[in-house]
Amino acid sequence: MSFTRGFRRRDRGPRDARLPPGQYDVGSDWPVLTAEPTPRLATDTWTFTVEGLVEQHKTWTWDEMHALPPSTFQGDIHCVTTWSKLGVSFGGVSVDTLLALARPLPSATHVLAVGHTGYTTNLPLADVTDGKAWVVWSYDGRPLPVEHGGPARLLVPHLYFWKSAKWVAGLQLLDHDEPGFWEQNGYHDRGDPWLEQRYQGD
Ligand SMILES: Nc1nc2c(c(=O)[nH]1)N[C@H]1C(S)=C(S)[C@@H](COP(=O)(O)O)O[C@H]1N2
Ligand SMILES: [Mo]
Repeated sequence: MSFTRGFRRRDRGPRDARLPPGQYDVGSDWPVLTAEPTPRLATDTWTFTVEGLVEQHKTWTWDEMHALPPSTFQGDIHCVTTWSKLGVSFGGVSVDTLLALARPLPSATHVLAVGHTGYTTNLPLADVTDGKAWVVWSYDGRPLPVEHGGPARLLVPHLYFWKSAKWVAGLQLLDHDEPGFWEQNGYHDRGDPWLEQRYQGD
C-alpha cells in the first residue's frame, strides 16, 4: 500500500476546518454573481456616503478615501450558493474609520448598504463595527476587478457574501431593520454561514 502525501480532492479527503457547513472550497476560481448589469464607474466622479442617523453626514471622494488609514482583510469568503474561497486578501478602509468620522447617533441600530446600481443589503450595525467590515478596492494587491465590484465594494466576510455589496455607494444608518434586495427575495436577514442562515426561517 502506498499513499501520495498531501493528495487532496475537492470532494474527498479531509475537510478544511475553515469551511462552514454545506460549503465547498472553490480553489483558485472566483465565481461572479451579479443580479444587475455591471456598471462602469469612473473613480474621478466616484463617491462614498455615510448618512441617516449620524451626527455628521459624510461623503468621500476616491482620493479622500485613499487618504484615510488603510486596512486589510485576510481570510475567507462564503457564498450562499455553497462556494467558499479560502485565504483571500483585500485592501481598503475599515468601516470603523468611516463611522468614527460620521458618528452614528445612539438611536442607530442597523445599516442599509446601497450600491451605485441600486443594489441594497441590510445589516445590524454591530455586524459592520469592531473590525468586521471594510470598503475595499484591492484584491491580492491589485485593483478590484469591475465584475467583482470595482472600483470598490463592501466586504463583510463573516456573513454570506451577498452582504458584501459590489459597487457600494454608501451606508444609511437606521433605527430599524430594512430588508435589502436578496433579503426581500427569501434570503435570511442576517446570513451567518456558520449557522447556515441561508433562507428566511433558517
Ligand atoms: N451590487 C451587487 N452586489 C452584490 C451582488 C449583486 O448582485 N449586486 N451579489 C451578491 C452576491 S449574491 C454575492 S455571492 C457576491 C458575489 O461577489 P463576486 O461576484 O465578486 O463573487 O456579491 C454580492 N454583492
Ligand atoms: Mo451569493
